Amino acid sequence: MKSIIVGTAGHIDHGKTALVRALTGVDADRLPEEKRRGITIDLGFAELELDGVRLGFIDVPGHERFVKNMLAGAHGIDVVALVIAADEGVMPQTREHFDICRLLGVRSGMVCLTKADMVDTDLLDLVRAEAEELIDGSFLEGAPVLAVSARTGFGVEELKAALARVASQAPARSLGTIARLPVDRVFTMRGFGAVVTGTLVAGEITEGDEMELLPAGARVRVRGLQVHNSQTRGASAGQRVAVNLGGIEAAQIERGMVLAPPGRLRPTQILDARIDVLAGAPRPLRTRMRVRVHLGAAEILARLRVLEEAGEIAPGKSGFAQLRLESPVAALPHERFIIRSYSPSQTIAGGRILDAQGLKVRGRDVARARERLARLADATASEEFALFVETAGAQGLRRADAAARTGWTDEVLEDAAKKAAGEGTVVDAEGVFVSRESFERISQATLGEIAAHHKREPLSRGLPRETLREQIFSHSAPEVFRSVMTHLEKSGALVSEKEVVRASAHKLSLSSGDTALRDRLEKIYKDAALEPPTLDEALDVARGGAAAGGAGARSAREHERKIFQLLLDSRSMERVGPDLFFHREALDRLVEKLREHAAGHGPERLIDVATFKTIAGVTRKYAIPLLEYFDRERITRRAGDKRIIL
Ligand SMILES: Nc1nc2c(ncn2[C@@H]2O[C@H](COP(=O)(O)OP(=O)(O)OP(=O)(O)O)[C@@H](O)[C@H]2O)c(=O)[nH]1
Ligand SMILES: [Mg+2]
Repeated sequence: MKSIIVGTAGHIDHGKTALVRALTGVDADRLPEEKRRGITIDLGFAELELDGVRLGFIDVPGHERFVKNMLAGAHGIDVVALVIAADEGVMPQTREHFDICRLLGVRSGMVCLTKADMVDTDLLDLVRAEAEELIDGSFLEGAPVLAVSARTGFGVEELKAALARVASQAPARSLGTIARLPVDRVFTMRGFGAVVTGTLVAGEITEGDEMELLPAGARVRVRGLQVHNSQTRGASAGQRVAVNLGGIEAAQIERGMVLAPPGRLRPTQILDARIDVLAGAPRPLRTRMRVRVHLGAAEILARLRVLEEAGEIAPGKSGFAQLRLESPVAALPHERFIIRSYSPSQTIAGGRILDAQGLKVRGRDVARARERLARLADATASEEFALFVETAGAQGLRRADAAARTGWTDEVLEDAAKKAAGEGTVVDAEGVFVSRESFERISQATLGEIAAHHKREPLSRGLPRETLREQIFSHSAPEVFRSVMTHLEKSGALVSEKEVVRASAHKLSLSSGDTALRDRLEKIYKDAALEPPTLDEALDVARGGAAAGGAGARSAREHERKIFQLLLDSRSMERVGPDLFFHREALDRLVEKLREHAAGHGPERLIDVATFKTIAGVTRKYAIPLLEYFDRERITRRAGDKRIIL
């Protein structure tokens, strides 16, 4: 069954509570003080079923001092019943409440001219004209304007019919975001514990769900649920819900907190928004102004940072701004909020969140920030997603970050990500999203770094992956690094060899002298077989005599070592110990001999150091490093003081 929230609105004493009672039979003034003073102080609730639509009523106080309470309920309404007493006409809170409804984006409703029994038709016509004028050009233009009397029951049936019609036409709640219940009431129920109530603005809650109360982050369990005063196993968007919570005391919960699935949302203190300033606001909104922000059921103090060139948003105008909140809230893009002046408390503006995880904007970045918000304001879901990914830069946006930033369900997020990838704006780097632009930029930087390395070190095989990661990807997620590397290898630009990366076009260009030196070095080790010289000895021999001293000699020796490194890179030579190198062929022959020995010595394939020395024909000085090398290479494995030949 469709569930719709109907909110009352209107000036104090205009008959809102009486009207709700005439419709539902429920007196929504539940506090003793309300009954004593005959005014509504805090939100009241009632329900009614009409033609297959469930209406949840939120009755709000009209007193100007309690607008903040009105706002704790007004955020969740689908349909407004704007109440104007026929004997008084439009009054200040009629206008303020109506402004609030407009700023919150309420889309449908009707006007109720209450206390119709107290006036004659002339006066009623006058008030009707006044009401028509008020709603002219607004979302209520053309909506029913009905005369009613809670006292005599006049017009109540017509009002019900109008409510049923408007409710059935009211647009369904968006299904794209995860469950959120801004808490508007908290109490303890004897024998049950903490109970919170609120309008479930999105998603579903089911008995037994693990949830989280934000911004505190307290984990709670849904022990029981009530919708419209009856026990239920599940509640869905658009319903007034009472939730019995386990794992928390009522004293730890406050109005304005948000109940949501655990680990999905991240509290924030900077909201980027588009703001509409009321024409009747006493002064423009300016940077540093301290204001009250009403978001969901919460009221938070904030400082404004106007992002308009003029540095202000004038009454009657719209513009972009940041709200720097004095305490954290759970907030999402597209949520509406109301801004009231700090003192006196007065509604001056309202707006829509564009990015709930804003970053402080510095002076010189204002124009860019404004341009980004302008794009966000008109973005489709996939464009919005792409813009959030773009903001994350080279770091990339993890799936969980994207989920927290948008509040989207997994399916909606998946769709937007696919669409953005299809539109060519976002790359999915193993589950971390990066803008195509960042991805390309990092790819180019990687190629540039490698090209520079080849130029600097023509004798080097390439750049170690680790060095590259530190230089180019220090601000990127490891997934982004791997994706860029894979992309560049697949495109044929890079070749990865073990821990080193090189440009595929890179070839060692050796001078004939260097080639000769390399060949001589190789021959020295090949001939030496298992009795290799130290590197210095080999270099001396290869050069054909001792080198001259001095700095020139040092750099010459440096160069010769690089030539020798080429033999290691090509695996013609192997480093077995700190200054112990063997030619590959000598090692291969030795391995062969070991395996022959093993084959002839039963199933254990064991060998001890003494036998190894005999087989290899080496002294202990070489035997131990060689055996350790074979262990590392998985040719042998230690077993006590012996080794198994694998
Ligand atoms: N004659 C007459 N009196 C009414 C009617 N509706 C309400 N009243 C009276 O007007 C007074 C205020 O009514 P409420 O329903 O409490 O007004 P309200 O708008 O809820 O006031 P707040 O919640 O304090 O803003 C009460 O004394 C009601 O009895 C009506 O249709 N006819
Ligand atoms: Mg009332």
